[in-house]
Amino acid sequence: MIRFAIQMLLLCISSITFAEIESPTGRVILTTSGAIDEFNTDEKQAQFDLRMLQQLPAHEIQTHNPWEEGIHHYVGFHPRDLLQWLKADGHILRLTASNQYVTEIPLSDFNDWDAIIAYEMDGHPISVRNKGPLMVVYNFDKHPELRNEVHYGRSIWQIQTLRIMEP
Ligand SMILES: Nc1nc2c(c(=O)[nH]1)N[C@H]1C(S)=C(S)[C@@H](COP(=O)(O)O)O[C@H]1N2
Ligand SMILES: [Mo]
Repeated sequence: MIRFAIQMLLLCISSITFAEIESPTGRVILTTSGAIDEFNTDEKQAQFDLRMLQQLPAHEIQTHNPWEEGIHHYVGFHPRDLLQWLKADGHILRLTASNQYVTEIPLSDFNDWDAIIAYEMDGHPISVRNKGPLMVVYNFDKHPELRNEVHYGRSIWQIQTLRIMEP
């Protein structure tokens, strides 16, 4: 009974946090598609500007990574929150970058390692020149076991599209 009450409470909180998906007013930086129930544009796509993505709960990571010097501070969102917002269900994300690089990441990676899709580095939005505006960031310092080709390869930058594969 108490468990049920807590679940209902969490449900209420999450439906307050995740307002209706509006339409982007700024530059579109992410287009999502796939197993989505709720759309703000054509049948199979939802588009986001930075301000919309910043409405998702923010998560941060401080880490080194193989392609930057020194330690950096990243802020971004967790895909699980984006999927909840979209009322989408899936286990694998297919991310595509502006250079046509494609990678598939199991959602379990984000849950197990607290990885994020970052939109901010060292207190600023990430410019395209700095591999932005969106990049997958793993905490390589906290979880040294992630320092392998699989997770380097999943560390996609300049992300443009996110496809939620069918569950
Ligand atoms: N957008 C984009 N992200 C990418 C890649 C890429 O080509 N484009 N290469 C991936 C691979 S295979 C690795 S190992 C790491 C590091 O790539 P680098 O060795 O070219 O710096 O970035 C990953 N993210
Ligand atoms: Mo790689």
